[in-house]
This record gives sequence, structure tokens and C-alpha cells, in this order.
Amino acid sequence: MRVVDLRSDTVTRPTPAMRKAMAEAEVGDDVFGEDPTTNSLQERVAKMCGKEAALFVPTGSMGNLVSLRALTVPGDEVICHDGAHFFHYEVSSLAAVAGVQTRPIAGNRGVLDPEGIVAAIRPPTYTFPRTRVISLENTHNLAGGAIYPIDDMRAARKVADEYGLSVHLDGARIFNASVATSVPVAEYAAVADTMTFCFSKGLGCPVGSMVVGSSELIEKAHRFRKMHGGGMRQVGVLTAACHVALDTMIERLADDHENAKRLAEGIAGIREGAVETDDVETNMVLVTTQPLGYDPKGFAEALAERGVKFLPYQAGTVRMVTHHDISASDIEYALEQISLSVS
Ligand code: TLP
Repeated sequence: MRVVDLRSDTVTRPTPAMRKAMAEAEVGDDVFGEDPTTNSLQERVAKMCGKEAALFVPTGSMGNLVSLRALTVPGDEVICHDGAHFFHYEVSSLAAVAGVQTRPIAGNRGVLDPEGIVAAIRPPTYTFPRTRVISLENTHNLAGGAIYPIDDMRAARKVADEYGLSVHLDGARIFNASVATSVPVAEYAAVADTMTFCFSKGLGCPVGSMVVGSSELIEKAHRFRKMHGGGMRQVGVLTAACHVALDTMIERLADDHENAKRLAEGIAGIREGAVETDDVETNMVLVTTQPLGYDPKGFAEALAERGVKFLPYQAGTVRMVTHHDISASDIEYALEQISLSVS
């Protein structure tokens, strides 16, 4: 059976060029700082992001944790959108491991209102936790790949500067935002003290994420990475694939965005109200299943039987994600199957 896997852009398999680079990678012991492929990747990424330093980490979750730890001490508080990935899907690591409290606030499609941020900042008394960080997410996963506009990010930065706070950016999919808006990744990174992004999502690598920031913050993050068991040895076998991703996988994200748009329009054509096509800004499509005659779980199960895979999401929706291993013809196939499943 033909399979069209729209569960996530994490399901991509390494390209032949990645596998070749991985097999031939020059390696050394990275805990001794001697892995040339990783060192050159970190230097390359830092430069690309306009930051002093970068650190390779195994996952986006570890990237968020070591970044936020570098910016806080136990007892501090981090303000974020109430749909932030680390608030929902990272096993409470900030609370459990960093001893840091999360202050989720409402926002429109992942974007925080500066006044809302100000209202959440704690006054400096002995009783309150100390507000330390504003954490942003771009693109915003729970908002269906919504772009956090650069001007809104700068408005949050302005608040941070006024109140002496730091800014962290969960930029797991920052390259999707950058390709969609033509705003260079360095401009997004300039808003933040620390930024993470993932190689293992739209960029198609098997493993890996990056943290970028000042040398001082990256030094701290490096210690936390080791503390959390993330000191890796001949890690050039992984970072070699990341070099290939930077060479070959960025511009093509536009294809994923086009496929997502086509998918959204197709589903909207099958049943009115199932998709807000204007909300599809990058590589995700949130589909409200009720107009299609299903609940999210039932819809995902019915389509999985036809080889079209996706995940039930929040509030009566399913999420479909386009990526390197999904072609325009896969989208047409998925639409056919959806159409056949809707009576
Ligand atoms: N997101 C994954 C899973 O949570 C489901 C996905 O399929 O979208 N930040 C953001 C915005 C993310 O979307 C993710 C992963 C992470 C961080 C964590 O990255 P990993 O999985 O590498 O720890």
C-alpha cells in the first residue's frame, strides 16, 4: 500500500548525500572538543545566525532546556505562550530539572501581546518568583506552523529590555519562517539571547539541534548539556549530515509550504470549514474534523487504513505536516483518499 506520512517533518529519512557525508565524516572525541566536523558546524551556524557561539545538542528538547537553564537559576519564572512546545510536550523538564516555573499567557496564533507580557512580569518583592525570560516560538507548532512576525518579536524584545529580561527563541522551525518571509535567520536570532533550531525536522537530518548565543551563554549551556548526559563522542557522524542540510535543504522548504497550501485548499474544497486556508503559512495544516463527519481520532484511523498518516491534535483537529519525503503527487493521493473517506 502507498504510504503518505504526514505525522511530522521529523519522519524524514537522511538523503543519499547525507548518508555519504556521514559515512565519510572526519571525526574525533567531541567531549575533548576534537571533532572537526562538529567544530566546523558550530562555527558555521554561529556565523550564519550572527551569534558568537553555537552548540550541537541531540534534540530540540535538550536545546530548550539547556538554553533556559543558562538564562535562569532555580526559583525563576519564564513567560511563554500557553501553547508553547516546552510547556506541553517536554515532560515538564523546566520544572523537574531546572527548578524553574513556567508562566503561560494567552496570545494570538502564538504571538504574545506586549501588554500581556508586561502584565505577567512579577513585581520585585520577596514573595514572588523572579521573572527572568520571555520565551517565544517560531514557527509556532500548536498554532499550526504560524509565523511569529519579526516586528512582533522585536516588540517582545523591547519589553524584555525595559524590564531587564532575557529572550529565548524556540526556533525548531526557524528556517521555515525564514524561507516563507525572506527574513534572514540572523534577524530572528538577533531578537533572542538564546535560540534553538532543529536539523531533524524540515531540514531532514536524522538527529540534532543547535543552540546559539553569546560565548558566555553557550559555555553555560555546554556545561548543562554535559550534566544532562549529552556529551557525545565521535558526533561528526551526525553533524556531517547537518552540513549537507545547510547546503541543500533550506531553499527547498518552499516546496513543503506549497504542498501544505495545496493540501489545505484541497481539503477546504472537499468540505467547507474543515481548513482555514489563510492560516497555512508554512508546512503544517490543521484540519477541523467535524465538517468531515469524524472526530480527530476516528479520522486519523480511517485514513491510516488508506495509508495516509497524520496525528490527532488539539481542539477537534488533526495536524498534517509536509516535508522532504512528501511529493506533490503524494498530496494528490492524500486528497483522493480523504475525498473517498468523506461521504
Ligand atoms: N515537535 C514534534 C513533537 O513534539 C511532536 C513535532 O512533531 O512537531 N520545539 C518545537 C516547536 C517542536 O515542534 C519540537 C518537536 C521540539 C521543540 C522538540 O524537539 P525534539 O523532538 O527534537 O526534542
